[in-house]
Amino acid sequence: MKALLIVDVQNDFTPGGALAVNEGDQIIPIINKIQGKFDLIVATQDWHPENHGSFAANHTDKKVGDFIQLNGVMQILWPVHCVQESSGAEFHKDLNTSQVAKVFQKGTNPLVDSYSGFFDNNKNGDTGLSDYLKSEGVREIYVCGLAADYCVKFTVLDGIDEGFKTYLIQDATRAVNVKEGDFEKALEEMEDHGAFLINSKEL
Ligand code: VGL
Ligand code: ZN
Repeated sequence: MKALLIVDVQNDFTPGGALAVNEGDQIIPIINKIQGKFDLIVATQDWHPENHGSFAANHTDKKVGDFIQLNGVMQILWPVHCVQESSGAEFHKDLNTSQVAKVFQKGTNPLVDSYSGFFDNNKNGDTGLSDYLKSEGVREIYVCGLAADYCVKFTVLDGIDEGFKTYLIQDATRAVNVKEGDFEKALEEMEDHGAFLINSKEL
């Protein structure tokens, strides 16, 4: 069984959003087109409470891009984004979600960020994604979405650690690129960890 994991294709990560990823909307037609190739489709959704510790606005004298220790874990601070029930947290209107079997929400604990669709950044807080995929008989996961250097990367790394044969669909992701070269660095990290980097044409 092959599953497609669509990571965080939400308004706030696409142009015009609070934490917009450059060209983040350009991957949507590709994701829609490839859905038919998979046995199962799941999506993740960044889903923060307003008081989330990853928001610069929730810390005095801190700005976006600063680093803090959040519950003992190094945390870069973001603009307020993907607040639960807000329009920024909704899936982009052009994304076809009609075939999505289940949505896994993450980042709900204000004390810890959650980039991976599987676990919180401190490796506690399991979203249930791994057990769900295994219960459905999935052995191979294909990851796409936003952002390549954060949520997509950590989902890929955890997917490998969870025992899935894990593919990154390179043309169906884009990076935040806080620093120049972050996209290339993320690709390298994923490949070094055992991910297979492919393009949608190869599917
Ligand atoms: C993400 C930063 C903060 C992502 C989520 O989806 O890549 N990045 N929250
Ligand atoms: Zn977030």
